[in-house]
Amino acid sequence: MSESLTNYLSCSLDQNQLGIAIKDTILSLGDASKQIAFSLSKNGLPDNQMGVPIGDTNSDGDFKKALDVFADEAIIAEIANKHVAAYFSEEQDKVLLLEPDGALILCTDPLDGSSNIDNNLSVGTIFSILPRMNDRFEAKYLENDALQPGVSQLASGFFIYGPQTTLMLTIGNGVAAFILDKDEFVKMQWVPKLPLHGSQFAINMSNTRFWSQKARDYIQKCLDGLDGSFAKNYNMRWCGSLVADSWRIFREGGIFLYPEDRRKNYDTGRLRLVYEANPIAFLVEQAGGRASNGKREILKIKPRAIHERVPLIFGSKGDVINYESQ
Ligand code: AFP
Repeated sequence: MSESLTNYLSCSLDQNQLGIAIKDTILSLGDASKQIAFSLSKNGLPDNQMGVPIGDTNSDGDFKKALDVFADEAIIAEIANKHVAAYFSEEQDKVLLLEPDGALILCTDPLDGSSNIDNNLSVGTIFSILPRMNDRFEAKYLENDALQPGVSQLASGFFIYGPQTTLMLTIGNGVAAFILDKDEFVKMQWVPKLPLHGSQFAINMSNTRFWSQKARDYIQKCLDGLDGSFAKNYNMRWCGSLVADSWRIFREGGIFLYPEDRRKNYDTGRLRLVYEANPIAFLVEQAGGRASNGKREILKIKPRAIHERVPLIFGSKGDVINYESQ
């Protein structure tokens, strides 16, 4: 018998107020994900124009799509009036204050990879749950709570809307993978664990000319294969969707790299520390891997701003250490 997400959370979390808050919030995110998956499956039908850009831009300067907004609103509706004191999202410039007595801070990228929607490629929702530290129910205090280093996360994960709707989750005791079966997330038998080294690398090679010497040297060694100093043949994959690339790394090992580069606004990379790098890094470390900005562990970095970017290199521990010591 497959174990349901509800049962897994009930058995794994303490039955105190905090444990119940974490459980309810993850289940609420699961409910939102079902609505997002359903809407995505209808994208392209004549009466559903969810992939169409709407006039507005998000914190990244990208055009928001109707589905980005739908995903953000679905999450807010599911978590409202429960345990989340403050909600931070890629789609919101500012914090949303929700539940005055809430014990948690929720940070999300509601629909990562949304430029892939019209091409029917996998996209996902990434989330990070932090403890509320300040009693004052005011934006400036709760914003400060969202800027805790990733090591303080209570739970993190991501949903993928692809051929299957799946969830990769950690509540700090390893990583568990779930799959949506009809209306319920059930635990997969596979337990995500990263090997020390992999034989795949994931990077957007079209940016080679903008990279630092360190990134060029590392990728060159991968390309040199058996003849090079890594003495191994590598395969390359790049989905352009962080959740899809991450899932593959959890399955097969290897390394994902989105380093800083010389393009305008890419001097600290592309991905967001608080709601992309931190949740992925927590999962990676819980699966025995390593996540780094190229120099130090992602989870130890103290964020300075909600939408701050960070170079992100993660995956098999040995591969990431090789990159750092390049
Ligand atoms: P979008 O959400 O704008 O599609 O961005 C997706 C993403 O942040 C992440 O999922 C990918 O790893 C990365 O961008 C891909 O970036 P490049 O297009 O620069 O390769």
